[in-house]
Amino acid sequence: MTEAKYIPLESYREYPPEEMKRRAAAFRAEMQRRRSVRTFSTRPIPREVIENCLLAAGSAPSGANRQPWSFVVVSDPEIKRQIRRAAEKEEFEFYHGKAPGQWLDALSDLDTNEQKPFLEEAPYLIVIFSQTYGVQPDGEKVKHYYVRHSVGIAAGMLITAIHNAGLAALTYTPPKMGFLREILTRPENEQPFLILVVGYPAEGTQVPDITRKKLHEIATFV
Ligand code: IYR
Repeated sequence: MTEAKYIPLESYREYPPEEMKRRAAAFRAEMQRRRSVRTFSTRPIPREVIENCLLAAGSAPSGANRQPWSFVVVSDPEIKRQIRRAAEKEEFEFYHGKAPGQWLDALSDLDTNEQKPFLEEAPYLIVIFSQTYGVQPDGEKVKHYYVRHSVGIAAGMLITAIHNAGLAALTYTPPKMGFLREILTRPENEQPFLILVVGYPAEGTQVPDITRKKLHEIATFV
């Protein structure tokens, strides 16, 4: 192991308490505006925006700083078509037999079905893969730690970055995701984690009338 090297923390910024309160409240309000959408416009998005959002996500903390994630950004219409076709096949099985009734009941307010047109309509699909282990340039395997935690945190930061940029996203997980590795020809150490569908909401987009839990329902101060 190499010797740990420390450098001064120069990037940290402290705010006076009043400013801290204002910033925390403003960010809360900003985040509470975020909604998942299922209908997207085909309007293009500058690639640079996606690149910056990915770099924001890539700044996430991770086990032993192994950064065990890969983001595959799909804009090619033919690849999007293949992903849609494979996803709809899995979804058909889910909605027509595989899904337990209790699960379908839980989804009833969302009005979802096996049709996933957004997989072709949105300008970008960001397919997030988790790396169960790493591979060095010389081919040697490297252990990864807390992979699901790390990739989950990076995904959350990506969703936040996309919202901050003024775009909409949908966290989409097909019932089985193995086809993503094949279509995108990913290596053996990568497992599909999530598809993030990114774009502008389609005109007239509607969202389910749902509420978020109150603070006392999600947090306990002891
Ligand atoms: N993957 C299916 C079903 C689905 C599951 C959950 I959990 C949701 O929050 C929403 C949908 C679909 O996308 O239709």
